[in-house]
Amino acid sequence: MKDNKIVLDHVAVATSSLERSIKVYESLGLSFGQEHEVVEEQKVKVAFSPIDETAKLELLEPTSSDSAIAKFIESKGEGIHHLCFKVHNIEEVSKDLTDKGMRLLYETPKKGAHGMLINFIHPKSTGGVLIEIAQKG
Ligand code: CMX
Repeated sequence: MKDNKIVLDHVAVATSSLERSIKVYESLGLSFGQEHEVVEEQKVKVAFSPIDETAKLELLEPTSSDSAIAKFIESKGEGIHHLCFKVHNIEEVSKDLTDKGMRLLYETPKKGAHGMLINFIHPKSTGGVLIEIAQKG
């Protein structure tokens, strides 16, 4: 990996109601925009709030009962869903992780929220934490 500097981009929380969760985090002082993006490919509606200069909180509401987020809420309940790290070169990082024996979800990165290119490291490869890697699209 040439440029292996990563930063925490966001912590994601799965919720069955964006509206209700926004109220919870706004009571802590976070601030979500009015626009909530629907990411069709992931079957989710998302809302982001900055936490500091680089990290955000992402709220994820499923838009369909066959969404991975709906499945997560059904089996584990609402709560923390994944950590996302921003990387400089997602193709390079993906190859590096695969070479290290990690199981990535997609063969090639997909489009996520905010036009980012995203992939996920399966929780079975990480000790139970779903990790997203994302590159500015
Ligand atoms: N964190 C930790 N473990 C999780 C998990 C999560 N978020 N989601 C599922 N698991 C666990 C399950 O409990 C299950 O464990 P057991 O076998 O011990 O019961 C195991 O992982 C497999 O679960 P599964 O539902 O059968 O899932 P898959 O193997 O099909 O793996 C997964 C798919 C988890 C990677 C996928 O469902 C997922 O969450 N994809 C990411 C979707 C997402 O976050 N989209 C939003 C992106 C928005 C953006 O752009 O930021």
